[in-house]
This record gives sequence, C-alpha cells and structure tokens, in this order.
Amino acid sequence: MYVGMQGDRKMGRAWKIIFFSLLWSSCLALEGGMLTPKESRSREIKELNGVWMFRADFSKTRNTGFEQRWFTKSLSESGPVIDMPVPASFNDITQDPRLRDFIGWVWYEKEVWVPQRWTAVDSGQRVVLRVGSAHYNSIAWVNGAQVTQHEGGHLPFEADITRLVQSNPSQPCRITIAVNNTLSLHTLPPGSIQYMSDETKYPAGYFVQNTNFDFFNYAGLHRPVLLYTTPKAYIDDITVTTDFADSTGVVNYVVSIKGSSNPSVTVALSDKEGSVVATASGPAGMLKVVDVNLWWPYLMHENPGYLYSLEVHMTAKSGSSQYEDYYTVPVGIRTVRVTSHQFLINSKPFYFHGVNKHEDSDIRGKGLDWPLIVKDFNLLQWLGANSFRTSHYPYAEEILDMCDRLGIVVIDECPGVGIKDIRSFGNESLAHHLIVMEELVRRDKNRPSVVMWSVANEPNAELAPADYYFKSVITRTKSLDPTRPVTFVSNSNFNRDKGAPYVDVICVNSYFSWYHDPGHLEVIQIQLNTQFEDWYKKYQKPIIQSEYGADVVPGLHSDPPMMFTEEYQKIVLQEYHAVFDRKRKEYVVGELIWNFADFMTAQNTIRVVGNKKGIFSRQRQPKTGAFILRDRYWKLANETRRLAARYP
Ligand code: BDP
Repeated sequence: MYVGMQGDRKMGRAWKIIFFSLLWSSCLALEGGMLTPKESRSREIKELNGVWMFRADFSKTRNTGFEQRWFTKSLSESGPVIDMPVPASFNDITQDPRLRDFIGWVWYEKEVWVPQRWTAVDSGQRVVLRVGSAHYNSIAWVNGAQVTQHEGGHLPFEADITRLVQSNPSQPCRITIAVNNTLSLHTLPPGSIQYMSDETKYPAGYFVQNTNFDFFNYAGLHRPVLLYTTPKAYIDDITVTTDFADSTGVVNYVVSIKGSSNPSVTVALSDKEGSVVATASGPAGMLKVVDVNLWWPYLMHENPGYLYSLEVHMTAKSGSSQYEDYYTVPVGIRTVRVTSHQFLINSKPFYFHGVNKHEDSDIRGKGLDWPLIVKDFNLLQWLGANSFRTSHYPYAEEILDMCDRLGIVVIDECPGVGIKDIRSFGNESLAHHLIVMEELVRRDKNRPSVVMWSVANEPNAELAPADYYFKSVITRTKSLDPTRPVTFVSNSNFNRDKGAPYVDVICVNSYFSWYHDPGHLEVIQIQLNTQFEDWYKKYQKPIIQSEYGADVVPGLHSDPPMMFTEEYQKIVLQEYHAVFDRKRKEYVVGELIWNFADFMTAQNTIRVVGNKKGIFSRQRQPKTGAFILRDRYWKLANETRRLAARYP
C-alpha cells in the first residue's frame, strides 16, 4: 500500500537514495550480481557438501597437478587421494603435520549427478556452480573444462556451467577445484614466501610463508559448494535501500535482469505474517510502508531484527520461450547516520557493546559449521552483545543471515589485515583491494545488520603512501554504497595516521598493560583516557574501542593478578570499562572485546596453542571475563533502551 510522504524535504531524501541506488548499480565494475542462492518457485539448489576426494601437490614446484593436467580425469586416476570434508579447512583433518602447514595447490574433486530436468537442452534452465569461499586462489573445472578462477578467500564466486552439463547429460558431472593458499605482497591479506637457502640449516628448496596477521592461515573449501538453477532469463541482482519518516517506511529497489532485453518486473513487500504491504512494478522504484516496523538491534527494542520480504517476480519472452523467475530478499527498514559524537540507528544513539570474532574452531578450522554458528549466537545473546566486527575478513552469508534475523549489528570488515610492508601500498595491491571491496559490498549491501564497512585492520597507516591508498579505498567504498559509514581499524599514532582523515568513525585498538607496559594494570586508565582525548581533539569523530583485552590460559589463577590468569583479564576489562563509562557520555560509541573466543594462530613464542584472549575458550566455555562482560552488557542495554525512549 502507498501513502503520501511527509513533506518535500523527506521526499527529496528518498529520491536521492533511489538515485544513488541506480548510480550504485551502474558504476559497478564487477560482472553481474552475487545473490545468495535460494530456492524459489523458479530455482532449485543441489548442495555438494560432504566428503570430496583430495590431494595436496607436495611436489617441489607445487605445479605437478598442472603439468600432469589432473583436472582432465578423475583425481583417483592421477595418484593417491584422501577423503576431505567440505566445507572445512584441510589443515587439521589428518595427522600429517606437512598437510597442516602446507603451502601451495591442493586439489578437490566430486562427482555429481545433475538432474535430467536441469540438463535437458530445452529445459530453459541455467545451471550455476557456486563456491561460498575458498582460500585463497581457486580454479574450477567441470568435466575437465575450466569454468572459473577467483582470487581471494572469504567471498563467493560462481560459474555458469549450463553448456557443460547439458552437453553430457548421461554422465555424472566431475567438479575439480584447485585451491592455493600462497599469499603475496599484493594479496589480501598480504604475505610473503621466504626461501631458506643455507643448506647447512635447511633442506634444499625449504621455504616458509610469513604473514603479519595473528590467526592461522587456514585454507581449503571453507563454505558450501553447490549447484543452483535459474531460468535462462533471470533476476541477476537486487539492490535495496531503506528510509523512514515518522511511521512510514520507504524501500527503494533496483532489479537487474539478465537474459532478456525487455523483461517485466513486479515486486511485492510482505510483512512477517505474510501480508503484502506494498507492491510496485518496473525494474526500479519506491515502496512505502504504513505503520512501519523498523529493524532494530538486539536489546534496543522488544522486537529486534524485524524483516519484511521483498519478492521480485520477473517474466520475459525470448523468441518463442517464456521465462519466469522469483527471488525473495529479506528487507530490514532502518537508517544509519553518524554525527560528530554519535552513531545513530533509526535516529537514536546506538552504543556498540559487542565482540570481535573469528571463524575458527577445533578440527574444522575456518569451515562453516552450523552447530558452532548457532552456539555462538546463543552465547552472544547470553552475553547481551548487540554487535560484532567480522575481524578480519568477511564472514559466511549464513552467519550474516542470523545477524539480520536476530538484530546483531555488524561492522563488516574486508580481509585487509596485516598491510604493513610499503610494497603492499602500490597500485597492484590497491587495484585488488578495490575489487575486494566491490565484491564485499555486492554481497552484503542489502543486509540491515551491516551498519559500517571496515576496509582494513591495523595497517601501517603512518607510511606516506597510506594517504592515497586509504583515500582511494574509502572513497571507492562510499561511492559503491553511499548509505553506510566507512572506517578502518587503527593502531597508529593519532597524529601520524594518514588514513584517519577519510573515515567516518575512528576505530582504535589498544592493549595497555599487555603489549604496552605488560603487567602494569595501574597505567590503563590514564593511558586510555589520553588515547581517547588525543583522537577526539584531532578529528571530532565518534570513536569505537575496536579491540582491547588480555590472554588467559583458562583455569590459571593469581591474586594479586598476573598476566595470563583469569584475574588479570578481569581487571584489564574493569579498568577499561571505567574509562569507557566516562567517555561514552561524550563521544565513545562502542567497545568490542578482543576476542569472543580463543582461536588458532601460527606457532610462535607469544602464543600458547593459539591466541587466548577469548572470553570463551575455543570450545566455547566461559572464562571469568565472560561473566564480567555479561553483567556490563545487560546494564548497557537497559541504558541504551532508556536513552532511545527519550529521543524523538
Ligand atoms: C591486534 C590484532 C589482532 C590480534 C591481537 C592480539 O588486530 O588480530 O589477534 O592484536 O595480539 O593487534 O591478540
């Protein structure tokens, strides 16, 4: 149903957003959309998860697989194979330390029967192979023919394989995916291979991979691999932006269609009960919703995460064929705005009381795992956390779906972690970083839970080229999405940080009494106070403490507190909180603990089987710090709600 908008100024703002949406969909450099595969009246899915055949190419060059063209026949014919679960990292699945620490190409293969109704030449269907994420470089073949190549973990890629499956319908379809986890100075994250040439110390050809990030470089097919269908003319992308004025919600949409030059598009927005509340036709338009239910963060409202459903229906004619496609996208109607000292969601002050996470667990590494995902959301809710940052890479779409539904607010970070070497600030790195931001925005642009993009974590932002680099990445991200603020997470000196002038919100990490003045809990308050004052005086932008914390080996105790004990983490938290409580009355808009749970890292002298700064263990059992945060977060939630009630 349509109603009139309240006044010209608001109407102007709504049209501005439509204009931006159109501009947005027209200025993308990537080919096509990347809608999450979903079943509908016109679409089917076949999941390929389970056990795949697997071989790591242990040859010196790591190149034997290409020399011997392993993709041309079954992997079991070109050599020995082992079972490998998908999705999962391959590193922790076997007892072989060489595989855990493997660097180079690994090969996966699965044979699958494609249903006849998909493979018939006159089926009117497209068949698409989709990989949720594979770390880091991937090449995929179907029946020996290369169908796609993709650089970068953590984001999906796909290939239209219709012709290949239709040309050989009587055979199972052989899918081969080679994945290489080698990082270079121009990948995201960056890394470098170091050859050890002294043969008195290392075997011939010995090399290691060096990185500047603090998590294990897990690799493999990390997220679901699947086949899905669409009609030959199909809905390729949908972009939704939202607004509201008083009790009227606004949903602007832009639909892009492929495979037909004159499709007809209708859209219908339904509420949670399934009643249609607004309809429109045409590839772009605006829907108005009377008595709107806004999308609210968890604990800010008694009904958080309210989602409408936008069903897009396309019909198209091509020659004598008629095509019909349906796709439904969840829509949360909400606004995000930043002032000099506040972060506003739906025009009310929002305070991030949350966590930083990792996709990480025993055995599966970074592989998607439903029990773990649901457990983590239960823990977040138990904790009273209203938000997290996807440190330090985009998380699975399945996780963000939960955030949309539960009202957990997300700072969506790209894999720009460990950008330290000056050679990682050149044109090649920048060009790739821009593509990654575009892939990320394309994937997550419609998610109400995502309220801010983070383009990097702790880069060497004091280097001269960081100015142009971050100006470019941030400007580009803002042009891709004019509706969300952009940040990156800094640990640089406030005066010398060359990227900070371009961000909307200052995000700062600090580890007082840990990496600085280890053991000296008494310096936290003074140093943290100085940190906030310095940044605020210089930039007059809201500040989030994007990391703070201390390692705890669960069960270690000491009073007076000593580093690595439960008591020490507890006092670190409490000292930080005392300062947050003063500064959140001014311009501090959030606190995100490092980290939600213990996680695996590379082996080194400052890690005891991984990073232990979790408030939960890696097995998700609480340490003392979890109870401290739980008390605090529930109190903060009550305050935020009281404060919101006071706002018009
Ligand atoms: C921060 C990094 C994070 C690390 C953390 C730590 O952003 O990735 O894990 O330090 O050392 O600087 O625990």
